[in-house]
Amino acid sequence: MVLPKYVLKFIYFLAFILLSSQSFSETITFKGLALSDFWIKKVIANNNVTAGYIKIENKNGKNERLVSVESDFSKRTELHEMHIKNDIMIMKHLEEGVLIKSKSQLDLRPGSFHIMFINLTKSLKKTKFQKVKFNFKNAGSIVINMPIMDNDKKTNDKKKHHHH
Ligand SMILES: [Cu+2]
Repeated sequence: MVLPKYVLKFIYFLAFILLSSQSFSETITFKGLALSDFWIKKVIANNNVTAGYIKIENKNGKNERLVSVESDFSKRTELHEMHIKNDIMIMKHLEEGVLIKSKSQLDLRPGSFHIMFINLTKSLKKTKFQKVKFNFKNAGSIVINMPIMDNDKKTNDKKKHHHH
């Protein structure tokens, strides 16, 4: 079967749209854990740090723990919790990781739990994705290709999701 050129072009266009939007709303299922909404914040100006976010749903019958996170583009990768105390923003390094109770969801998002990439060893300006390794106590380790996104784009994206 030979398709006219313009039909082919249209098919390529559709495939592009589907693939490009899929990468940002993808859910990865891994040993009873559902991982979604993962992204790395675009590096601002000449900053040497940036943050990463993810949603982790524990569908298993027992508690899970996100023990640590690793990357090959920062000297240190830490789990942090941010909160406001007496109008001062405090970031706490969670050295024991974060507990994810059975049948519950942990949201790493701006203003709350997050991954901190400290002392970047690679410029992230020209890449769209970076691999990040998540180490869980029971499920073991998984590497996720996380998209690097603008804060604004992410906010728009979230607004869109609320309409559905
Ligand atoms: Cu932090």
